[in-house]
Parts: sequence; structure tokens; C-alpha cells
Amino acid sequence: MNASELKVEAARAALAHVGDGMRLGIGTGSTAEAFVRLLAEKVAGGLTVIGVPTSERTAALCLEVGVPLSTLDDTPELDLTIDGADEIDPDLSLIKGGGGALLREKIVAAASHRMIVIADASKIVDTLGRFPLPIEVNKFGLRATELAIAAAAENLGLSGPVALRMTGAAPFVTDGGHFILDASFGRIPDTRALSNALHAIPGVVEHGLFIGLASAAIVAGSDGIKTVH
Ligand code: ABF
Repeated sequence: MNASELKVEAARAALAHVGDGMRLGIGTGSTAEAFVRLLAEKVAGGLTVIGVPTSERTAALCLEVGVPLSTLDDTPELDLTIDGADEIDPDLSLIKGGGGALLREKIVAAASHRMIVIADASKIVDTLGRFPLPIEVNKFGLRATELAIAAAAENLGLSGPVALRMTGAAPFVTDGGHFILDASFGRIPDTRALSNALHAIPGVVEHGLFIGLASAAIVAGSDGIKTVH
């Protein structure tokens, strides 16, 4: 099976955790998209759920395939969030945000009783950081924020390029109207320390380290499906 097929298998396995009447956080990215399409088939078959999407892109797909939606304002407490990830470590800490939706993804995950990550096995790492860490920043003071991020990283013994994410010739803009800086610091041995240091910078809106949010990961590989708790 190729990576796309494995993502579909992980998404399919996650459906077993979705019960009738659930309030669901619905992630962003190609694995989450596979989940939305499979969920829509269940909804067509009579399953009742209400979804809160983590991006405009996911909202549009849900509307297209017939998954009923709510907002986090109307449904502020969720039973379960199903979302993808860019990296997953053995403690279920994650790097997310490659799809640019990390802020809403984190808000939705934090509002959920449980978060299940769905992924193909290539996302599993021993230590987070091979994937550049997405950091969502306010447009105002971009350069100052960039310098502050580099200084905070250096204090923790981390360094590497911090690149403004682009879409063609223009900076990528998130659903919240912010920019994203992708920080290639390499291995991040102390994720909590980096998380705290980034949160202390005023221009940082949120970052893609998800620590203590995931309850389980459903990982599809060539040797089958594994659930990591
Ligand atoms: C979202 O989609 C992100 O947080 C993560 O960046 C990405 C995973 O992408 P994919 O499912 O396409 O591999 O969940």
C-alpha cells in the first residue's frame, strides 16, 4: 500500500471510535480528508454526528459530502477530535501545522474530551523535529518576532533556518489571518521548554507542538494498523 492508501486505512480504523450522537472535532489535511469522506458514508447510512471543523478547507469538504457542521461557539465541548499530524513521538507529542491549520486544530483538540491522531507510519519518529516546526505569528512585527524565536531557540541550544511560509510569491495566510514561520531546528529534545519559550513571545500566536493533547494514535503501516496509547 502507498502512503495515501495507508492514510485511508488509518481513517477507516478511527471510524470505530465514532458513536451515534457524538460531537466531533474534525481535522485538516489529507488523512483527515479521508476520514471526512468515510464519515460522510456513515452519516448517509443513518449515523448522527455533529462536526466542528478545524479549517475553512475542512468545512467546505464537510458541506460538500454531507457531514453536518456546528461551530465551536455553538458546540464548545466536544467528545472526540480526529486529526492528522506531521510527526508523532512515543509519548504522543505531535508536530502539526504543515497544513497551516494548527491554531484552530489546537483550539478544537483542547475543547475535546479525547483526540485520536490518524496517520501513516512515516509520521512516527523517536524525537520530534525532523519536520520543520510551524509557528503561527501575527503579521505585525514579523521580523522582530522572527528574531525573538531565534533567540529563544538558541537559549535552548537549538538553531536553524526560520522561513516565512509562502504560497507562490505571497506569504501564506492562515484562516485566522496570520503568517506561518517554519522553523527547521532539527531534533527537539525538550518540547515542553520550547513550547513555553515560544508562548512567551508576544508575536507568536501559537505553535505546532501538541503536547498532552492526543489520547491515542492510529497508525497504518505495511504490517497493519497499530493503536498507540
Ligand atoms: C493536519 O494535516 C496538520 O496539522 C498536519 O500538518 C497535516 C497532516 O497532513 P496529512 O494528513 O496530509 O499527511 O492534520
